Amino acid sequence: MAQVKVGVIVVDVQGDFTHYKYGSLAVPGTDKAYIEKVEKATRALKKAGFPVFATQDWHPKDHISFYTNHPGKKPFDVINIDGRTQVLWPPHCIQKTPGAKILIDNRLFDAIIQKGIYKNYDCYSGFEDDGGHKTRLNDILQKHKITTLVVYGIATDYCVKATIIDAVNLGYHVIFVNDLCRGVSKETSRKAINEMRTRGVEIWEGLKIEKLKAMK
Ligand code: VGL
Ligand code: ZN
Repeated sequence: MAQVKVGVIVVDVQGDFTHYKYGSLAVPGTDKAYIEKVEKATRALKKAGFPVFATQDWHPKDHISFYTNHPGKKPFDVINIDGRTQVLWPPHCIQKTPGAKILIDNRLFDAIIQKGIYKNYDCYSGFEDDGGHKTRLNDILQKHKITTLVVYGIATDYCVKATIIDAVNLGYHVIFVNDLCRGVSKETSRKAINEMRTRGVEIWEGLKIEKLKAMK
């Protein structure tokens, strides 16, 4: 059997996406208990020897996804940009601001991959943006010889989903851990989970470290 190597991706657990801190685009259910649960799980995975990576939404202040950069538009309006659908968000995760910080102990990460750095393109996926600009993520995973990814974080229906779909397309086996994720809306999160399942993603309600260890 081909060698299995498990890696972990913690998606966008940043202040601006939480009620716990800052929260310019706070996602439901992102309270202190949620952050503590994610940190505890991440610490346990690192301790078990799995490489752990984080993605970090990292936008310039004139980013195209901010409603404030589109006169007359409101938060959550949906517009069309060069044939792409763009949701307009409240300004969030602006480079070097406190709200962009990852709330999990940064020493747990083997690498932090910043995304959404180009003003004209949004980037939900940790792998590449809407303009096709790739991040370092796939190269780093390849360097670590990762075959299987455990993915969780914020938001189920946007960045977690996009990162997972790209990972599947790149040939990784993916495990989604539902109770370590939070979504912008119930309906779109339900749809995202169904789509992931259809694409062959393993949907776990909670983390099972012993099961992952047995895969090594
Ligand atoms: C995200 C909306 C805008 C996410 C990022 O991390 O899911 N959502 N930027
Ligand atoms: Zn963003």
